[in-house]
Amino acid sequence: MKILILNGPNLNLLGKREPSIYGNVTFNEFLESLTKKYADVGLEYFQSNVEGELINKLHEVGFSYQGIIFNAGAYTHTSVAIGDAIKGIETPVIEVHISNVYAREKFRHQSYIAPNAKGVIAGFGLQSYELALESFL
Ligand code: CA2
Repeated sequence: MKILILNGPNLNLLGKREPSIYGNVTFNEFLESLTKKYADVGLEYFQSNVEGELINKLHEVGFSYQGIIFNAGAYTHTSVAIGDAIKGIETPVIEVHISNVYAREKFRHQSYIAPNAKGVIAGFGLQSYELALESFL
């Protein structure tokens, strides 16, 4: 089973700044433990700060992988192009967020991913990714 974890802009800074919102674990540390725990799953990871690179990755895996766990970061709230890309692929996408975006600023309540996603998981810290993975399994 091939599952992609896809992270958008600024998520490479996790664990380094804003620990009160996003915690103090880096994504690479988290990914290492997740990969060990789910060693029999073909788990892959890609992060980009560039909108077009995220779209290219969706196109690249979106007809052959079984699932995409996608934290599009701030592009969640702004990117019609990413929403369209998700609509255009076959692989189901689960939208995840570390923070509870609905308990934050109003502009974070808008999502261009959610209408095209299989589901949305927000507010469970890095565990949001694991919950999404479990749902695919
Ligand atoms: O809660 C989430 O997972 C978000 O997708 C994170 C995005 C934010 O724009 C979304 O509204 C919610 C921001 C990611 C930036 O992460 C940082 C981590 C450390 C330091 C600075 C930014």
